Amino acid sequence: MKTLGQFIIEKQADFPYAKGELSRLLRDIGIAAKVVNREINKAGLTDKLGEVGSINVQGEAQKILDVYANEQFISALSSGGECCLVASEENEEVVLLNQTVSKNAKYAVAIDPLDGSSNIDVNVAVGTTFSIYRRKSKEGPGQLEDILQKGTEQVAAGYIVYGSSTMLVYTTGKGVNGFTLDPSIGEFCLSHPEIKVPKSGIIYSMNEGNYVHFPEGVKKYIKYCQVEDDATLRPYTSRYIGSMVADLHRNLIKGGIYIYPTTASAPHGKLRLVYECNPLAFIIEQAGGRATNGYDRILDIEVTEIHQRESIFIGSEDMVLKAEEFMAEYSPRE
Ligand code: P6P
Repeated sequence: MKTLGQFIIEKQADFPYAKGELSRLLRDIGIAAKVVNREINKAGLTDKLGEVGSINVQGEAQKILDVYANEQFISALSSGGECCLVASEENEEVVLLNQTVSKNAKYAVAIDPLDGSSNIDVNVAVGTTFSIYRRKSKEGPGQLEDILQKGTEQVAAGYIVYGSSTMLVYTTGKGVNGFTLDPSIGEFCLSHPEIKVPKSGIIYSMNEGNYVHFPEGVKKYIKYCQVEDDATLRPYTSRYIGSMVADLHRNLIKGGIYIYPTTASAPHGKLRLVYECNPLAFIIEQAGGRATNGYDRILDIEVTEIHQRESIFIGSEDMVLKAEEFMAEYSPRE
């Protein structure tokens, strides 16, 4: 059994110019994930369920575990010294990390510390997403330009899914590997080497409660999924967890498509480009899948704000291409 730490060191040779900083950064994220996992697993017993009573920058009620997870990841990144700044879903502005420790830091990190946290109180899977960029500023405190980079500039990205088991899945641009937390030894161990997403699938994920506000192309795609056609294994199955990381992970393993299009309440889409769409798009592309906003590749989209939102169509290549065909025909861009 190979631990995450052993695997990271082993793969360090993939980066001849790296001197271990990225390896240490990934290790820091793994450590924070284990701490957050421990609290999630006993939240009901430690009075960590429920809301803080404050509203985050997204206008969403902050859960106690949202704040806790944010603190743990920022603390781990700060003490690790390899990261100069963090852009987090939970913080309106970028968080500049401890300058004494990270004055020579080479990387900047974007993170959604606890995605889908509304599921926490009902014991349903939640996740963490992260993106790692090489800083653009030369030295000293991190700058906004360090994190406002296109998804194609990611050095590494991944997620942790706190589900029936806890898994950390990441890529450094050389494939996707999954590690399952073994609580008996407190280590993430390689369990899913070189993950490849099936080219097609029979699962579609979206919140159909928003149907009336969906673009016509999405409505037509949903009807396509529901038509009986043995040759193409339709009707497909609808699965929607309400945690994008969990929906993405299931589709990564089994094949499928996740769509969060524009809706009346989310005219630019709901998901955030920097710390949700981009890391998951990097993962899915590295696994052989596809991620667009219905028209353009997610990783190519210009990044102008930390919390900018984007529509997302992500998963098995053939399913995303089919959904894009309906968008082109019924919801062509003005
Ligand atoms: P809705 C969680 O808040 C999230 O960002 C994703 O993880 C999830 O897929 C989506 O929003 C759920 O949004 O509008 O369907 O409740």
